[in-house]
Amino acid sequence: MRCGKSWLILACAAVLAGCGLSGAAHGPPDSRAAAVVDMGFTSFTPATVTIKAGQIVEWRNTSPITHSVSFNPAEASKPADAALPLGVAPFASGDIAAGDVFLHTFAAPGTYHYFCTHHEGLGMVGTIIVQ
Ligand SMILES: [Cu+2]
Repeated sequence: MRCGKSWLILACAAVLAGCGLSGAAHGPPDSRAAAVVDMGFTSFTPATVTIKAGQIVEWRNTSPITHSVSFNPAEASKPADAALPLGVAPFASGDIAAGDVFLHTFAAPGTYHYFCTHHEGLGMVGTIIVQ
């Protein structure tokens, strides 16, 4: 009976790891990050973050599905979902697998709107305000 339970616990742990509940996103945030944004099923939390120029934002995919962070208007279905301060070149994370993180340094002040390329249609959008 005891053996059976141990096996069950190990199996559960393996399933959780397989679902992406392990990885950098589930550890402590990067010490360089001034702000942390969690990626849930179809949302960025908090949706709006305010930092100072030169600071780093860390996105953490704590969900079991793939997300992305795109500040590239060319990838957006709705142009308003991606917006950059004048003179800032578009950028994007590419796919962020479950459990992975993405860090970006914001050098230029202004308001940045971004979205997830996989879930833009579900309203997975966010804003970074750089002072
Ligand atoms: Cu997404």
